[in-house]
Amino acid sequence: MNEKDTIRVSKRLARHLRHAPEEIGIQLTADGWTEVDPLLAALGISREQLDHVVATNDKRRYAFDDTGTRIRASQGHSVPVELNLPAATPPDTLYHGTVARFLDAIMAEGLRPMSRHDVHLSPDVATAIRVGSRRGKAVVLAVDAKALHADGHVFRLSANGVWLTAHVPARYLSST
Ligand code: HQG
Repeated sequence: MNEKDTIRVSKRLARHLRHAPEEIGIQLTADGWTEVDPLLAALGISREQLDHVVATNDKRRYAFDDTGTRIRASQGHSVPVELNLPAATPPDTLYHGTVARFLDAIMAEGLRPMSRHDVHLSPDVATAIRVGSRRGKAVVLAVDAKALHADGHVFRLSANGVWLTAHVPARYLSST
């Protein structure tokens, strides 16, 4: 499969595994898995093509279960799913990449999940810059994850290295 087709299939996976499974007639379990075979039929691709998309994905967005018969998105859902990720202790500092036009709202109400389940935080500045750059010139905020965690906020680490938490009040944020 060429790169263009790979990206096209990856985008369809993101759409249907995170946001709109019903559009292609697939179902997600409560913890976000879907059966591979009906997915292949719905997308009109082969198992080899799906394996290629999953293996080459730049952010490892999709993961198979231990048996290889089910697949899910590792983060980013808007449909209700409970990924059952264990709570984890974050590094002392995490980062959030955004753009200047959101800063007033962020500094007023903190980081909110918006259309996703959780606020997505990056482990390093370079990743946060990439996340913010999707919307314009990136602005990177530092998150005092050590203090948040000490104050009882729950953190989870997705299978692809994204830190997830429900809300980050503004007092834990600083500019970088
Ligand atoms: C902003 C992509 C106003 C927030 C990325 C962000 C990431 C607020 C946008 C992952 C706000 C939400 C997540 C507030 C937050 N007021 N704006 N109170 N709180 N925002 O896409 O973090 O390609 O839902 O700064 O690479 O940008 O999908 O979150 O700009 O890893 O795998 O609201 O999605 O990965 O946008 O990105 P998003 P995000 P994938």
